[in-house]
Amino acid sequence: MTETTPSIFSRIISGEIPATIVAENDDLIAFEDVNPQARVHVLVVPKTTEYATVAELAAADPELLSKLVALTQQIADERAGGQYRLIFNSGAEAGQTVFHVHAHVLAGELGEGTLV
Ligand code: DGP
Repeated sequence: MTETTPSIFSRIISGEIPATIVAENDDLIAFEDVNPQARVHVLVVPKTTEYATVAELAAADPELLSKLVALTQQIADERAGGQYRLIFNSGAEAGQTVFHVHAHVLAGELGEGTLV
């Protein structure tokens, strides 16, 4: 399920579309979700367009997935005392709308973000 056309996230990574970026390095970018479901709702996105789902990423590049989790923890440490929910929607029927693998980092009040 490799991404076939440039996704909205590719256009954010290239700078074509603005986003509120909270962290960035050579491999990953993290920015605020345009439609937040919790006080903290950040998307952590690998810059590569090769993978649509977390399972594809895990199979092909577990080191990059590990880096993604580490960046998630860093963002949660900075914004939410290190406590958070990490969600990967995989497949349209599971609510995935952007087929460029991304993690939803949700944090804030108890129970927030349960419907992402
Ligand atoms: P998912 O449903 O798991 O594929 O999540 C896609 C998320 O992407 C959704 O929560 C809304 C967010 N999103 C879509 N378009 C944009 C955009 O242009 N900018 C930002 N910041 N977020 C977007």
